Formats: sequence, C-alpha cells, structure tokens
Amino acid sequence: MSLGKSDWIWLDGQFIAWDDAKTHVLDHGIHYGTGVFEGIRAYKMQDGNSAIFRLEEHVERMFKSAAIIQMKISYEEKEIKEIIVETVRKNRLTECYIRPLAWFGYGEIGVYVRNPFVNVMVAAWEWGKYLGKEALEEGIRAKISTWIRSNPNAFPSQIKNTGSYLNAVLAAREVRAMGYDEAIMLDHRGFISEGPGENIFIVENDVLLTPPLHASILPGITRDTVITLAQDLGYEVKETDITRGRLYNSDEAFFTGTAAEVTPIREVDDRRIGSGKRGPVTERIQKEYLATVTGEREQHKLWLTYVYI
Ligand code: PPE
Repeated sequence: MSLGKSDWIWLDGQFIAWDDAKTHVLDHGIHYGTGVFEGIRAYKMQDGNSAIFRLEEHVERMFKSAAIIQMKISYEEKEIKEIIVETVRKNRLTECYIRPLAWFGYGEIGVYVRNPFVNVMVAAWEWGKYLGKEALEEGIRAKISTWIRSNPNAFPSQIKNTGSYLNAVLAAREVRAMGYDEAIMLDHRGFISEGPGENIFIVENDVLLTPPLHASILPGITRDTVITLAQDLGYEVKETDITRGRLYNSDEAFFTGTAAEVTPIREVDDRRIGSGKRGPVTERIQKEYLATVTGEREQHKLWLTYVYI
C-alpha cells in the first residue's frame, strides 16, 4: 500500500519536516531488524474532536516489546503518550494511523550489540481501509500460507518487533500473488494462528472462538476489545486451538486489527465460509467496534484519549 503523508514527524526529541525525517544507512535496526513499533488509530468523534483508541495499551505493549529485546528507551511511557498526541495535533489530523518506532541506531555493527543507541520516532498520517474499501462489507478471500508463524523460541510472538515481520511479509506476498486478499498463518504445531497483520476469530453456533496466546499470536488490542464487546453483547467467547478444518466449517470468520478493524472473511482456501457473506454476528461486532472507537459507547470512553481540547 502506498504511504500517505503528513507534515511533521517526531524524531529523537523534535519535530522534523516529513521529507527530512531520515536515518543513517548503517543503523543497526536496518541491518538486523532490531526495532519495536506500534500501530495505533485515531478516529473522528461525533463532536468533531479526534480520539486515539487505547493509546495506553499500545504504548504499554511497545515498552513490553522493548523489554523483551532488552532495548532501553530513554523516554517514559507517559512521555511517549504525550508525544503521540502532540504528533496528531501538530499535523492537524483527526482520522489517522499512528506509527511509533524505536530502533537500535548508529554506532555499533554486528549481531552482538553492547550498548546500542536507541532512536525513537512517531509518525501519523491518514491511512484508509487496510484490506480495501469493500472488504468491511463484502468480506475477503483468505488463503492459508505455506509460511508458518515462528516457534516462540525463534521469535517471541507477543512482541511487535520489526525483524519478525519478514515472516508476515513472506506470507502476505505469497497469497496476494495467487490472487487472494490476505493470508492466514498456522502456528508451529499446525493450528490456526493469525493473519500477517491481524488476529482471527471464528463463529460456531453463536460462540466466538479465537486462537490462544500460545498459538504464536500477537496479543492484539483489537482482539481484546472484540472479546470485551462480544461478552457485553452476551456472546460466549473461547480462546482455543482451532484446526484448519474447523475454520473451513465455521459459520463465520473475521480478522481483527488496528489497521484491519473488524474484517469479515468470506472464503478460506476456496471454501465458502457460512453463507459466503459477512455473517450476522460479525456484522454486530463490527458495528459495535466502530461505535466504540468513534466514542458512541459511554461505558468505553476510558479507551479514548482526546487529541484536541
Ligand atoms: N497480529 C499481527 C501479526 C499484527 O501485526 C497485528 C497488528 C495484529 C495481530 C492485531 O493487533 P492490534 O492492532 O493490537 O489489534 N498489525 C498492525 C500493522 C499492520 C501493518 O501492515 O503494518 C496494525 O494493525 O496496526
């Protein structure tokens, strides 16, 4: 997807014009994938204000990712949250995607780094629908990739680490080249794990099922939101290992993610899922999700960080 653009990028303590936000070609992160990042969305509220959805949890996850790769970010979580809000504000954005990233920078080379310099940046820009405009209503055609999510002792799945995303890039490009809209990946045991940039749910007799954390998934914040909203609506939600046959036979299936939001899956490996259209449970969850992120649900306003005062 081609990249949008805004005016300012925050880089290591200051705002820099978008086109000038450059880094050195010998940065450690470019060579070895030693970075951690987040993907966050801000939505337009009914009153015209903008609110960042679950900023707290995203920044918390970024710091947990950093802890796993033993990266010392020289800012507090609170400061990064403020910088993120400021980045949206400075670019006068309302609906946008926000990408904070911290990486091992310039000064040491080689796999072993002793005391790497850590660069931090925050960018925000308008980013439309991740899987295309029609995807949210019509659903998408998915294919199980031959690339699997890695064993947790190869890459810890709970971190959003730049290097680990090569795995996702391989899967996404493999199935797109075959004409499908998105990949689904199995875990190292052969159970359903997740998409390259989304978690997955299936619906069976009005019960929602989703792979557990041990199925090499990223603990998605949208996944967590959807579990809460589904339970609010009275649905039972189970975290359980799912075989591909069970996915093929499910009544409904959908992806969740900050970028993908709640995207129905209408076909997997050329097999129609349920009616082959967005299912009724998916539609309810999708509506509830969109209402929640745009501030229409009083009980979940704590998930919103307002940008403009
Ligand atoms: N799994 C993976 C592998 C993943 O990358 C994401 C987010 C999710 C699950 C869902 O997580 P959450 O956003 O917390 O609900 N993928 C991000 C980046 C996608 C990209 O192409 O870049 C995103 O959705 O922002």
